[in-house]
Amino acid sequence: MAGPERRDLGSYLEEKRRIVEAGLEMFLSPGSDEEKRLQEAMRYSVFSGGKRLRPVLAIAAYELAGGRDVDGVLAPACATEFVHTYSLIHDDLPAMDDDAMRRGRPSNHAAYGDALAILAGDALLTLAFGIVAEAESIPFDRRALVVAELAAANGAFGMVGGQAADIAGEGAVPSLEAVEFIHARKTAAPITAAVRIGAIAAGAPRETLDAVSAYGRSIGLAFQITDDLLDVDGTAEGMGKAVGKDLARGKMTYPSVAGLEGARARVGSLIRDAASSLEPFGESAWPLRAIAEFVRDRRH
Ligand code: GRG
Repeated sequence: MAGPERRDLGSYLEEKRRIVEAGLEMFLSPGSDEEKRLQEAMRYSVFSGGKRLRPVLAIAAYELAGGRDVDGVLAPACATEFVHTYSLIHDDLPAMDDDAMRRGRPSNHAAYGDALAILAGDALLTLAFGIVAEAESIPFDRRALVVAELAAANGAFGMVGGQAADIAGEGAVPSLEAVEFIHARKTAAPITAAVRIGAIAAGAPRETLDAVSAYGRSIGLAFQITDDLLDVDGTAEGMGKAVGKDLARGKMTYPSVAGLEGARARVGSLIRDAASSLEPFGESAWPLRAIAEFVRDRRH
């Protein structure tokens, strides 16, 4: 199967991130003077140095599924980043994780106040659905499927449900089952949705969707376990936010049930699973394979 030519991941990521940055800029067009402060709060968090993992995953899955013109995936890809940004803004609020710092600078509510931070998150979430619905370069049926995917992965049975379970589980005796329930919803569901959305935008057949879904579930869980590990062995400087918070809050984390070595071993096996899911695509899946290794080795 033909696919993007193999090169180093750094230059691949740089190229895709440039496309994503331009898309985010285009979709966040300035509003009127009355909305200036809200727009400013939205832009503050969208353009604050995120890795753009989810939109790059969407583009990589789109290309794997035969998508060529980036306009056919740009709105869905940017939608995943707008939803992600909203989740981070709300997660940092005093009523949630209560984080004063994000990506090395004051979190949204610390800069704009709680009310505007809530509204900036709300506006980014609704913007995500709007830009997909209006993406004229994507056939109607695919747009509807992408919207449904975004809604399912991020709602009560996805990210929001995972966040609710995470909060409810604080201080409870952790179990592997409970940790995997939370991680699968809070983190793996939106990451799985990112690759599914890319494949859907390309009109991928069922087998491709199944393969990228399995890949997404594996790297999504691995991503959250590395997040748990970095909260233990990462630095505040490297992470751009406080570390050691999970233990302090009695959070259910993978290291708390499997130990540090157990958690690291699980990440390794999940990344191998992710690579196996892509076997049918051979060399053309190299970007997704390389991104999985990036997730395994990440330090922030
Ligand atoms: C508030 C509805 C709601 C949900 C919150 C995403 C989330 C659920 C909470 C954020 C905190 C957290 C530890 C999430 C899990 C891992 C994660 C999503 C980390 C941040 O993602 P990165 O590393 O962030 O992709 P950047 O900064 O690169 O965009």
